[in-house]
Amino acid sequence: MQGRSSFLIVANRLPVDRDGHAGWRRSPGGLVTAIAPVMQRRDGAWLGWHGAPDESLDPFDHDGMHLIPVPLSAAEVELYYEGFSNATLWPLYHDVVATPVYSRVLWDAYRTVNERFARAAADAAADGAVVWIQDYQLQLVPAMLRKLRPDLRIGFFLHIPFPPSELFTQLPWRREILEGLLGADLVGFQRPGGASNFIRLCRRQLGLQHQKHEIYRDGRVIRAEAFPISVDFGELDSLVREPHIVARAKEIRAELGDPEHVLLGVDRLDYTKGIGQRLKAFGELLADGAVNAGDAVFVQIATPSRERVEEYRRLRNDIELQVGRINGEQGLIGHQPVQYLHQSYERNELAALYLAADVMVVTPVRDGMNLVAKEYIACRHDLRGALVLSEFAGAADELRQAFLVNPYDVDGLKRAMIAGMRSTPHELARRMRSLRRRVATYNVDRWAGEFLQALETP
Ligand code: GDG
Repeated sequence: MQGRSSFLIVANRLPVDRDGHAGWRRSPGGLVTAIAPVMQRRDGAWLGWHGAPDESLDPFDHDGMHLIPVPLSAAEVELYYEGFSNATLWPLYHDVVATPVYSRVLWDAYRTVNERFARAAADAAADGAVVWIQDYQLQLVPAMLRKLRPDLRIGFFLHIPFPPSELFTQLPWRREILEGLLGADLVGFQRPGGASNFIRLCRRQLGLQHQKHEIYRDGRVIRAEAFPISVDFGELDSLVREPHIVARAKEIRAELGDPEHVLLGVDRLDYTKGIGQRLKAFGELLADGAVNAGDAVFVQIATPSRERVEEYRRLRNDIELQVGRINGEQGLIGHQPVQYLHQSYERNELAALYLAADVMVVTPVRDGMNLVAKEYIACRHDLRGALVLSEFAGAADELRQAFLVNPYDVDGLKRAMIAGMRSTPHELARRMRSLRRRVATYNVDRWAGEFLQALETP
């Protein structure tokens, strides 16, 4: 049908942010980079919220992409997004490291908003179109959409972990979520463990038959498999070779006082990221005298995130108290060992930071994948730099040559940071070469390509 798309991405957010009065700017991130070319090739459209509450906008084009805004009221942002998505599902799916809020009011808003997305997708999709739904905010959309448009080929990808039965079954609406996902033809997860958790739950909760990656229901076959997401390796690899980035990396080290060791953390300020754990370990290294305060700087970029959710406010206070204590107790006049920055940075600045850091410390207590770890690797063509990586990040399945740690084990974390600082250049190069081979091969194009191929091959 005219005006409808044969390829549709459905995500909580459109891939653009408002750019002052001038209009829109493409938001940074691998997902857009990977998907934009596919959309252009296939006359595609992207459907999602545009970021401003209580505002309805007509569809528009930007940067070669056709964008279809879905409106949300301020109350829906609070109940569906901050509430059910980020105060219920997010902690439940991340090992309940914070206590999930179970509230019927939040659930009702989640269902209402999912229904709106499903209707908008049903209106926008051409006959037999391919629709790819993204992430935990929209888990009911696959079944709702299938009911409206059984002719579509529907894929769903979950960017965060899918929890084991012991945790998932806490959710009062567990059946509804499983049924929602089963509306898809293909349900993708970051790790094989997520896919098998889902398959097991379908058997136990819904009594469904399955074989390997296939679940059988009402004469349909639903596939559940892992597709580990990645980064645009080539783009980062060439960016960090540009002279202005190289110069900026040098300048950053100089601004930090040219210390012997620069350690770096880059995260949204989120309780799943293990920021407190890594700071504790670093603080102890200074207190023990294993590392001299004047020799090392830990730069922690903590991008502001979900600031209206109670748990995030508490976390911010805790982290800022901890940073103040370490700097107060271990600092020197004119030198603070922890440089904490609660700010967002331009992509170029991040790339320069990756290039400036000797040890990248990525210690989530649970993480779907963790793109920061892969970005760091993509930036280190010099084969220098050490990656300390939590076993509980999805990335640990692939990045076996990192210094792998259990973030709850403070002594283990300290040992890994020391190993990162003291390994010989030869040893670091050996590890980095192998890490780079992996990320260069399994880049974000491959991720999108493999998912779509699996979706379109029944
Ligand atoms: C979810 C899952 C999964 C961070 N600060 C700035 C900035 N960033 C960029 C990083 C990276 C991205 O944000 C963060 O991605 P992560 O994967 O590390 O974490 P989540 O935001 O939790 O993402 C995660 C991911 O989805 C994809 O499936 O890997 O497990 O939780 O790209 O570079 N970018 C800019 N300025 C900043 O200050 N420009």
